[in-house]
Amino acid sequence: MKLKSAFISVCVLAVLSVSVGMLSGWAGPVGGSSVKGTVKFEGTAPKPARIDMSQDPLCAKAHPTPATTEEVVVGTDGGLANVVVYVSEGLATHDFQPPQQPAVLEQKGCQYKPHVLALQANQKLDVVNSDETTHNIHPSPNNNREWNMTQPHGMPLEQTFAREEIAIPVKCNVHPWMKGYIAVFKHPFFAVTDKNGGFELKDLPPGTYTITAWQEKLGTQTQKVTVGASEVKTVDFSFKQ
Ligand SMILES: [Cu+2]
Repeated sequence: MKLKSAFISVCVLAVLSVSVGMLSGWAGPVGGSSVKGTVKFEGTAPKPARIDMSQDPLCAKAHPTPATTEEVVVGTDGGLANVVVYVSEGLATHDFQPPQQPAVLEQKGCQYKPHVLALQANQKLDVVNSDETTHNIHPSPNNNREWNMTQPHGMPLEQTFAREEIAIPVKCNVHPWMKGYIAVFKHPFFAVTDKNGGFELKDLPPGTYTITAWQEKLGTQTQKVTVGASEVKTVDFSFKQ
């Protein structure tokens, strides 16, 4: 009888502690800290150039208003999009498994969506051609196997990159205006800024890290940050031309 009530107490305690954990947003024993912030463009934003797609009518007709270049994309309030932000130093281990979920690079309206893609080494990459026209996707890596694939509409195409590389230029051999980048990481602590320049590196273990921000035209910046257990730190970057 005593044993039974002791068992019930333990169960009640277990249920209680799990509920409290959920209420306080406890993230589990791994990680729990994060670094977030905004990348800004300082000064007057450059005007994106119009892309002439008349060479391929199937591309041109996908754009009722002309498409524009995406080398420097500045949102409202000066937020800089398409910047790769990542932990470049300070991780105790690099033994990270790639996520099961594939990364997706879409060719749509004869542009790469997203313009800058980040994924983990050996994570599956699904390349999708949503256009009626045929594309030829051709990444030019320095530290990975080069490939060059013709992809008609609807053809499935799956690839991986084995090693870290920031970042691999990607082009289309059919449409010379099509340019993008793929950044490959050996760990999961990376992000690409959204249209407002925002990013978040989640589930970091406590530690002191170098955070690097890379932009295809504006270069690279680094900052040091120390995060404690279950702590959120803010790191902002500012680029100018
Ligand atoms: Cu193309």
